[in-house]
Amino acid sequence: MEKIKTIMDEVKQKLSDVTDLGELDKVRVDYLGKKGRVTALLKGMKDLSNEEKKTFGAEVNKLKGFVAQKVDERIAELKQLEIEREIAAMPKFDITAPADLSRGSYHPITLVQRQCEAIFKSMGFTVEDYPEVVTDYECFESVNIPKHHPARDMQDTYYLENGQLLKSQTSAAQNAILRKYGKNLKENGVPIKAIFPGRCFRNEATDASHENTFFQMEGMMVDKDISISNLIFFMKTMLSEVFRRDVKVRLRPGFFPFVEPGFELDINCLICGGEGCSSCKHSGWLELCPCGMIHPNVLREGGIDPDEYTGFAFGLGLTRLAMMKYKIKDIRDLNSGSLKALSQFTDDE
Ligand code: FA5
Repeated sequence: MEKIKTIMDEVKQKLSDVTDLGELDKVRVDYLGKKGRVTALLKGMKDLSNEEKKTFGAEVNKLKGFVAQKVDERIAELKQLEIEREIAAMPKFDITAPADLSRGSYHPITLVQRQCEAIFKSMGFTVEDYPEVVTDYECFESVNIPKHHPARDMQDTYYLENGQLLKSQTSAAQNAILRKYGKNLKENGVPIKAIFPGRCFRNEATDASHENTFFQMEGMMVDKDISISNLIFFMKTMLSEVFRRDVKVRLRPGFFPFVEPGFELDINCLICGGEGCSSCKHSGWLELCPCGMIHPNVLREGGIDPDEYTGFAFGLGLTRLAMMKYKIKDIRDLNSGSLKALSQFTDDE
């Protein structure tokens, strides 16, 4: 019984002394492993009388539970500390900081784009590249926006003299991707899982949150029985990884001709934690990503039978995501080419 008491005290002390998960695992093995000290106590019981076994056994089992619980608690604490350390080390955007022009740096959008790509790749998505000059069919008609459809008014598009256009949305790649991977889906049952980041252009009157040139990152998943739950899962996982914390999301109805039903996905405001502040217009929520279940017409146009397959699509505003992550208040700083502003983003990777 004395040994039990000593082990409890020792474990408490050792766990509070460890500072990383590797050391902590050593402590766990020292006590709970096959040759660990708690396991040894259990093995030593064979020499006791039946009566002693009963009382002592119960105490050792309590000890085992105690050590396991303390180890789990410390793991959670150390993980939290690690996240806090990473957050503290993240670059903070300061337009007034003196520029360090001695070294190059990645653009904040590149950093966020790469991070999103890595997260989706780890979940089995391919990353696709697509041209910036596309046809009317790619950008609109193939995604259920026929000529003269009023939905075209939502995107003031730059048309070229040869009839092509600067893509106004990454959805312009949807049809090509359905066609590229559709054969493998139908013949081998391999789901289509792709993301396609890209630069988009719209004839916008610019302000703090609108640019005429900005980035979106589109994603699509098509298979049998894909539902809105799959969409929510992937979006929530991606956003929680990007922001390094559990992000709450909600869906509101939204209209886009290429999805049915269509949604606007909002995230819980990270500035105020959902209490309401000026950044979220006191609602506690920020609009981040339109999405929905791919419209049957879009699947059919891509050569996929909508009676057999379903899918989701989303069109994340990558530029807005970068602004939120780095707390950049004015979108125009991102395209300004100002090295003073941009050279601060060097340490994220
Ligand atoms: C679209 O472009 C749809 N193609 C998105 C989509 C894809 C919906 C798949 C459903 C399924 P929207 O016009 O809302 O939707 O743009 C998507 C995101 O791009 C916006 O939420 C915003 O974050 C970003 N965005 C749009 N216009 C601008 C702009 N002028 N400046 C910066 N970001 C913009």
